[in-house]
Amino acid sequence: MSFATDPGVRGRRSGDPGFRAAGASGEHDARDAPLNSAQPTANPDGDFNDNRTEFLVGTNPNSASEAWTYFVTTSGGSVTLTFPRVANRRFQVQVSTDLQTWSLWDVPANAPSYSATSFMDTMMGPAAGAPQFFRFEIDLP
Ligand SMILES: [Ca+2]
Ligand SMILES: [Ca+2]
Repeated sequence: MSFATDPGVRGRRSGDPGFRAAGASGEHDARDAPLNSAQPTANPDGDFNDNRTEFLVGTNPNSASEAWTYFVTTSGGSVTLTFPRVANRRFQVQVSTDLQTWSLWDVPANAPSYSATSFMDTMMGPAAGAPQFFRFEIDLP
């Protein structure tokens, strides 16, 4: 079973408009949550990670201050993605130029692999001349 993150969502940073910090209105206690807030695709804390993503990366699905994200930097024709790799999870990056058609990002570091430990990882590849969108697929072993 696999899950692909929503395009655009994972690239948000805490300073971006729309990012909601812990304690923002709308955050609620799990005891008060309606049943559907426990669904894999639900996002009761509004942090841009749905419940399945929060499960896979070990963050709290009821705390917007705990969310998985990645960062993109470009330099000299290269793109670098920096992300927290979680132990025993497969992270693979998909790339798109139109947010419609996605393919695996064809760089050596994007080969399927699992790590026994969690750490901040990076993947680097060539920057495209056209718009280049990224999303992560996170899998269980
Ligand atoms: Ca969430
Ligand atoms: Ca969360």
